[in-house]
Amino acid sequence: MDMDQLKRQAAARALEEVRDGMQLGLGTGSTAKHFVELLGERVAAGLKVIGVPTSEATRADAERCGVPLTTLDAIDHLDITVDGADEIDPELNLIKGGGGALLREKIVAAASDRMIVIADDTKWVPTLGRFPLPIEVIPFGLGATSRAIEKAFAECGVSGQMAVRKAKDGHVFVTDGGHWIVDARLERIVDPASLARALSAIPGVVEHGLFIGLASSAVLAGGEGIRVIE
Ligand code: ABF
Repeated sequence: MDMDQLKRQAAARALEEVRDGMQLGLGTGSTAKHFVELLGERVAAGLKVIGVPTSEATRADAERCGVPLTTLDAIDHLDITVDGADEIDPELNLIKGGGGALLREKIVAAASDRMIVIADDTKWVPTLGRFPLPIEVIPFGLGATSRAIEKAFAECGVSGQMAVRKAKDGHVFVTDGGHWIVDARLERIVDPASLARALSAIPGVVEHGLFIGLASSAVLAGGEGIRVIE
């Protein structure tokens, strides 16, 4: 089975948790896109749900698939958010943001009663850090912010190269919120919770891709079948 089929299987398993009347957070990325497409099929068959997209790309997908949308201003909570991840550790801590949507993804996940992470099982790691950690920053004062980030790394026992993310056209990648992303190659994040706190305390950091204590379960699809971790 190819990777795309595995992602769709994980999405289909998460869809089993969705009930009529639910308010859903809709994730971003190729795995979450499968979820939106499958959800659209259920909506066409009569399921009543409403979704909050985590990116402009997901908004476009949801509209194309006929999933009704709302905002976090119009409703007071979400029942479930279903989203992908770049890495998942055994505590269900995550690295997210490879797709550049981490800020909205974290706002939506934090507003949800439950967050279900869907992924192929290559995303499962014993320790976070092999995937470069995305850090969303304000362009103003980036030199000072980068020095503060390096200090936070040193205090948390990690180090590595940082680079401002570029888009495919070679220009700086700009997020849906109008910010930039710095990707940090750290290899092994020994204490993700401390690093998350240290990064959040830096004024020029808008958000970072460490999702600590937000995921309630992970649905991992692999050659051996589906594994649900809670
Ligand atoms: C989003 O999409 C991100 O937080 C993560 O970076 C990425 C995962 O994408 P994919 O499902 O395509 O691997 O969930």
